[in-house]
Amino acid sequence: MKMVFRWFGEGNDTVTLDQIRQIPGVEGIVWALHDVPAGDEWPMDKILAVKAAADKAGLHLKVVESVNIHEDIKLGLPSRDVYIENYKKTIAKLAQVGVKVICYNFMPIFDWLRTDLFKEMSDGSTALFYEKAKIENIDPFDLVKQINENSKLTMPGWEPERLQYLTRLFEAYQGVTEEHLWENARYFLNEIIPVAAEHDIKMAIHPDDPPWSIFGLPRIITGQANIRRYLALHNSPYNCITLCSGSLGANPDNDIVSMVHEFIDRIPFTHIRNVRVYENGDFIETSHRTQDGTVDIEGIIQAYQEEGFTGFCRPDHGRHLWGESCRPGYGLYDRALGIMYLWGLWDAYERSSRKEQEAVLA
Ligand code: DNO
Ligand code: MN
Repeated sequence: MKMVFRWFGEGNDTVTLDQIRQIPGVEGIVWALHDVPAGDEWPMDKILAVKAAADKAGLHLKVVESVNIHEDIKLGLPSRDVYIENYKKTIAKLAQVGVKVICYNFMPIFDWLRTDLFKEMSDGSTALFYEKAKIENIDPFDLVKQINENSKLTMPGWEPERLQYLTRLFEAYQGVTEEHLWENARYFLNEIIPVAAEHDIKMAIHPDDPPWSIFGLPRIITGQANIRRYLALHNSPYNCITLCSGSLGANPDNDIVSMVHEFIDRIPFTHIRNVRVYENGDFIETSHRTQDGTVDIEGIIQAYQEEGFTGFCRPDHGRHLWGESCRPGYGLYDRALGIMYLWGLWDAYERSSRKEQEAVLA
């Protein structure tokens, strides 16, 4: 397992590369050009600027998250071909700086969705929270406005300029069903995967977060059967998944340990974090520790260890601790603590399996 850490770029993140390099076992950053609109080709000079900064800190940039997909691709509009061509050019450029994995998602209009970015916890920390009843009753416009007012930095997927397009986007998705989304994903994969293979870059889709339909919009990357279907849409070792335990774990029916075992050959990148799901369907993002939430983080690490996982791993969101003022979910402290928990489990499982092997040989 190779540990990496998400970094939003110079001037766009409260965490610095000098801090990241001091977290034990972190070898690279998970990055993107967050100021390039979805659908545009990424400019080489900006890519090289990130490379220079990462090189200086001794961190690699093999994992990109995300090269976002233009809505016209998800909608299957004729204009998609222009954006797909741009995507291919971006893949070729990223290969030049050593990128090996591109994470992306196929969620209509919204990326991850929460109702509170700084929900107060009993210990004084704050965390990302999803209140089911609120989502079911709120106007999406009001939610986007609230999110932007509460967030200190603009978050990917929630850019204020998107607000003006929201009405048009909702209209465009009228009548777009899950089956349309599957068809449009297949078209995208058939175009992109051969190019990714040529450049030895794995395309790793991120699950939908939360893994169910919101505001009547279709969502398809929601559980084990659907991931199986997605990987079979274009059957190639380059058509992969970013297995995110927190996103999938918001639905307690999802058995993530079983997914690790089934999809291991198609998981070049994993996000590991915990959530606590309540009986009414609300969920809160907790510390990474198994006992603090409802996701079996111990079992997940054990499964990766048993499978000899050699891909990239990052802690996902964290709580906001010790008065840290940061991008929601992306502070330094809780993610660094999360990494040490993941390493602790990994090292312990590895040691015990080594001892078992030695005992067999003795
Ligand atoms: C949620 C996060 C997401 C993710 C994007 C990937 O679990 O990891 O924000 O970064 O959806 O495209
Ligand atoms: Mn994730």
